[in-house]
Amino acid sequence: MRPILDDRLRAPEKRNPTMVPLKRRRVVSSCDSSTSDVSNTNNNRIKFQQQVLFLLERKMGSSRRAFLTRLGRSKGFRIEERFSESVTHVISENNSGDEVWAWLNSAQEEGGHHGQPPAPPAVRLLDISWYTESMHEGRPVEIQDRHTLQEPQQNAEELPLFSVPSYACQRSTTLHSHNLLLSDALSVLAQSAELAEDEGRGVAFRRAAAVLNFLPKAISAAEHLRGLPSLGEHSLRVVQEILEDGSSREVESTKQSDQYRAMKALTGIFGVGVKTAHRWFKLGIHTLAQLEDSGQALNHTQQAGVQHYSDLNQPVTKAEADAIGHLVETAVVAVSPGAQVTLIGGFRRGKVTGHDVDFLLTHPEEGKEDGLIFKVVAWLEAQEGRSLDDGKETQKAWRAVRVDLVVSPKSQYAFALLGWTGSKLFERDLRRWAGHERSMSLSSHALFDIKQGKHLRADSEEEIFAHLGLDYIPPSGRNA
Ligand code: 8DG
Ligand code: CA
Ligand code: CA
Repeated sequence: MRPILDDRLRAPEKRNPTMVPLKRRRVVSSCDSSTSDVSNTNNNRIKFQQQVLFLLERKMGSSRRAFLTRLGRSKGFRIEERFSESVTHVISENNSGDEVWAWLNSAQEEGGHHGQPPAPPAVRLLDISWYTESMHEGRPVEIQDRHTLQEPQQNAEELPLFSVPSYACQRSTTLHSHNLLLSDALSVLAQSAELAEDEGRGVAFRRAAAVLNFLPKAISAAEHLRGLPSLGEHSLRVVQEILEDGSSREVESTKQSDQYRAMKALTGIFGVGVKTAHRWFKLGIHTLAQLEDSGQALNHTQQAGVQHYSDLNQPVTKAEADAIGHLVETAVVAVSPGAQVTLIGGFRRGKVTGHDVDFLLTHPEEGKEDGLIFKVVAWLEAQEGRSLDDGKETQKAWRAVRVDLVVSPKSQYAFALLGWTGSKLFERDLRRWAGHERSMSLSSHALFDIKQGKHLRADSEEEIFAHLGLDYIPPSGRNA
């Protein structure tokens, strides 16, 4: 009695024309385990629709599984050939709950459902004894403790719902986060720590935010994050509060605090770092206006920062970045024919705005990049003089934008490209991975293999990832 195979081999139309629609559906569902109500069986009608069973072949063996499947179907049980989301009961023999969960996780991953094992309590893990007793009774018997392998709920607590590699450079994090509300809240705490010069705490919150941004779906309960890397008690507490109450008191009070607001305003001045801002804050200077009234001595950069404060705090758009890119290219070609310009930083990762625009310059002939930046800046300054003069005659027809220019010799170009594309956390984890996992030292200039005592050459980012034993992650996936 091999119902599925028989149904497929025989042409049902010929056997019983009136049964065609039913038979067709049967055939389809026996090939594809996403079943319809008629489901997966042979000539036996399904009596027990509520229980969708799946028998695990592991340790049971295929012939015993086939026998038990036929037996169950003959008694009206709904039994699936393959595991799917519709399964409610997983039956196994001689397996522990952990073993079954591990199998289910890997089955889900092979099916492309990364990080999404079946959500408890949708599926129950039962011992074969429940099945044989049910066969004996001819109906699904009540589930007793002795039938259950391990409550899925317990397993859910032990096993993380998502699998997340611990280094940001092992994961592709795009700009499309499913948990932006949560990660933004943690970023506030990260920034607050950074403004208080607590780098360790800042990085910890950045890491937690990055893990949330990596997750394949929006999380609805903090417990779902249990066991994930980088999510410490503090971050979990904040996440839980936001999920339950809509906001976190700590985050909200941080955003409102004098120190946070003042430090943001003051470090928002180009040329002002955390130390200077903190010194001013302690003197009672909390705003740009108070700084201007204070008579504090400002260096040349800071004076420019104050002068162009509002321009420089307005985000740069991609269109502006492209326009500036053309201008920089024109300058570069004018002062050094053959030299090349590449957009780096956040815009290379696909961001649509940035706090500045970053470019990497190089020249195909090693050595010819020497002095390139000075020439480019001089050329641009000459242009700026002309356009400022134009501006005086009419109204202000320009705005200040911060542009970072980086130059590298061709032999270091791939390292500079990788090092300046970001994000900052991605870069940090690349270097940490290199050091901790590969005994290598990575910078924006080179990769040094400490064990071999030599530098490793690379002409592309792909080669550097390969040297590091990492899967290549394109710029769009480096938004950790
Ligand atoms: P945004 O401007 O869109 O806000 O973000 P971003 O483009 O990602 O950040 P960024 O502050 O412009 O920095 C771009 C990359 O440059 C980032 O990965 C960090 C890297 N970077 C610095 N300073 C330095 C430095 O002094 N040395 C090296 N090697 N890299 C640096 O920002
Ligand atoms: Ca940038
Ligand atoms: Ca920059």
